[in-house]
Amino acid sequence: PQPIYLADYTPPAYLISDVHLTFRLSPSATRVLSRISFRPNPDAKSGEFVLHGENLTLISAAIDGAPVSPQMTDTGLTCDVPDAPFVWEAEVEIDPAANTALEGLYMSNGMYCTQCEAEGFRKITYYPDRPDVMAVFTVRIEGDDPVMLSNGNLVAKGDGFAEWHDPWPKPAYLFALVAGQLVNHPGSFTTCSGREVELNIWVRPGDEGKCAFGMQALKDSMRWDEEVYGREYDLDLFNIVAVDDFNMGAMENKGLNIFNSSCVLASPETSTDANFERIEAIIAHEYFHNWTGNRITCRDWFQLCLKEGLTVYRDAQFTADMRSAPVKRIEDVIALRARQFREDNGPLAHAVRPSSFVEINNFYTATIYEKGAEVIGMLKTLVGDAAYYSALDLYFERHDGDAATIEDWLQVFEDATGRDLTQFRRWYDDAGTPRVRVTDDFADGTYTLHLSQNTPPTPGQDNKPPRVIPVAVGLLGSDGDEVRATEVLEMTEAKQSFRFEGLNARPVPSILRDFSAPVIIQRDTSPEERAFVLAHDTDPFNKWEAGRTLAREGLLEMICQNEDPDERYLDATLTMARDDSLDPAFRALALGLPSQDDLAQALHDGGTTPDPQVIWDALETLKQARAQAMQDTATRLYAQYQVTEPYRPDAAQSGARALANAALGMITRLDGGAQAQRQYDSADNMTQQLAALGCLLQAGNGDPAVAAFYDQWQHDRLVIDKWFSLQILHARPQDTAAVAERLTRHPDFTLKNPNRFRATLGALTMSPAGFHHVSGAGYALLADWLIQLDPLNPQTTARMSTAFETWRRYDDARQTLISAQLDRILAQPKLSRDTTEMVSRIRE
Ligand code: B3K
Ligand code: ZN
Repeated sequence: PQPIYLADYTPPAYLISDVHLTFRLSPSATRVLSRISFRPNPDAKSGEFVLHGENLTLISAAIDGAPVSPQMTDTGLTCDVPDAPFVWEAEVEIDPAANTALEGLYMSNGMYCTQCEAEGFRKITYYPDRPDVMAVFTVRIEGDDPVMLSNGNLVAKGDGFAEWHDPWPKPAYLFALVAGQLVNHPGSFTTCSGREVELNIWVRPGDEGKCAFGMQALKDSMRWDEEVYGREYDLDLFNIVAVDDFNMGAMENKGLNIFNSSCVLASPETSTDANFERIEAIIAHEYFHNWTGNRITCRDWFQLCLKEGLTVYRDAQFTADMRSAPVKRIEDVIALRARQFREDNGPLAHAVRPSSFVEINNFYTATIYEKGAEVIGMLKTLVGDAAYYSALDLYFERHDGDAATIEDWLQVFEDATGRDLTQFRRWYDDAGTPRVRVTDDFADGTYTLHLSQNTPPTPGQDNKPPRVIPVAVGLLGSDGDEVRATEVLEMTEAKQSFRFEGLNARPVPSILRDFSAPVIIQRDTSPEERAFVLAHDTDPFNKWEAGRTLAREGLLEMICQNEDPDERYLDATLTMARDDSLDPAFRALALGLPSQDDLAQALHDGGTTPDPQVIWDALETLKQARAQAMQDTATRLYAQYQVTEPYRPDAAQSGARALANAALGMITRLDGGAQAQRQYDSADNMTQQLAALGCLLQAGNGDPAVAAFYDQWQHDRLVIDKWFSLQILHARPQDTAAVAERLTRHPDFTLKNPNRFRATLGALTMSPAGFHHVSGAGYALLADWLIQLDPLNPQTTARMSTAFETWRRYDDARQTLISAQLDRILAQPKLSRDTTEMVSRIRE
């Protein structure tokens, strides 16, 4: 397969004014009739008429009413057309029931649904399937399903048909259709200008009771976007549909968002606090796309971060406002390091705006989404809040209705602020995570920070010129007081020094407050200073970071020098955990430890080959030592933070539960699971039940609870996904692959449902010591299943193959085992384009 280059972009040859589609639904033989009004694009470079099409049977085609015989190509068709506006009509047949790739029109549990982003519309009908071709859609659906939905407003409905009209021009990737036996949870919203909007969450009968939280999240999102960004909703109707079989989280189709049921359905009995928080964030994310994505879309898929980075940034702001800003920031940085730093340090590293790709579905990555959001956060830090919002106002005003580019976006900021963003652009064009090395000195009342930046090479990009890095710094005095409030240092050179004058004594620096840039800070300092910052920093992120760094450095010494757990870590953590003036949610996060993968990367960066088993052992030893050191405190916290009020998934209650459950984890290490069993037996919500089950599995006493859990929840697919995952995540490393393998033979395991596949094989890959066990059983099991899934669902297969992306870090024996599996995958006849691209990039 040939790569596509950003540099080769050319405008579309024909533009569309309007599209009429008629669907005659039938599970294995749906007919799609299209009537599209084309006109030559005055800005085009060629007049060739090309339509994309995939897996379509062409029944008939006509231009201005006269039958034509188009020439079929590998990617669709071409046809001779008049040199003037004309009407294209076609009828095609498609087979939704056979569509296991879950892209285009497919069936999920007897219900019709679509997924068109990025290039799925071409599996529905012949069309210029590119985001810079926007059109007004009218859709007629004929079938016998009681509910038949599409984008926009319902204009007619009768026996066996429904007609929809979406007045807002949109690219085909935002088209959606849903039909089936669905029931709705209704709601309504009055916009800031007083318009009534009808809201619905559509679900399978039986799931009606799990919609209230999502509905509230939708209303909160609609209000928030009005208040913070001045963005009002623009249709009379907003529909959300829950679908069980879905490749990702959700999709922002205009007026008809389609959600993976795991990202919308929620109830206290079946969803954890973390599920509630995630559902709220995803509902907000998809809703916010209505302006950042739909009203202003992307010119081409290289500009994907234009909508995704911005929308992730907006949904993070929303969550910070709804819940706790520091907790959200810490959670996001943990995720960024786990997924984006990992990607940036491996063979799949790519720029926030890539310059080439083979399969666009492979670029819905942590770099485009999460680093894309970090880049916007930096821009806001550099220009300031007021300038940020005036730039955004200008963006909406200037580009409403456009298919825009990153150049357009940066131009808006330049025009609104007068700032030159030439150097800032490197954040979009250059891959890799900058390392910022920090040293300092103090003389005559002047404290100086010396910063130097360096970004390691990434595939295809050897030289990385210096970037603009906003480094937020505060200074603490020896008594812990803040002697200098946060100031943003603007680093633009490879090496740069920053002076702070008029100090009485040498301060302790708090560097990169609130994680002001997605970089790795390298600074040698003492454990005592880390503990001091943990105790005194006023910046919650850096307070947390100090504890995390202290833990990491202690663990690295345990791993490399066989040291005992660091007493200074244990003391500092105990003091922090006991401090009831701190938010329980913050304390729960600060009791977390660096992940196995973080430690492996840190070892690798320091020139040591990581041994996953040794990492796992060190973490276990530290957790055991900490449980002992904190015994009394854990018992006290567990009792003190029990929630007695009725369950609410809000920040306060979930913080209390998180801290109590962290304490339960420590208690379990000492009582073998007695307390966890009591919690399991009395739990009335999934957060408590699942935490207790995890502890019991961890203690090796999980069997009865595992059986009871299955009996209780076997009717609920989403809960059973948790049951699959948890058993694998809590297995001993030597058993992980065997437990996963046994679960793939369970009657409830299926390749057809991506959630179940991820719950099982994904959990295997999220247990590094188990996945990387020297036997190689984990590698072989994953490869076996990727090979089986690829012909059915290339997108999910390619996505999951990234489990192998870190393979070059490991020893020769493991590298040999992994490369053999990668080669075995690549040798499959008819391997999909998606998986071929990913696995070959990883293998290189
Ligand atoms: N825009 C979609 C993702 C589409 C993924 C296509 N493979 C969801 C989102 O980011 O909101
Ligand atoms: Zn998105």
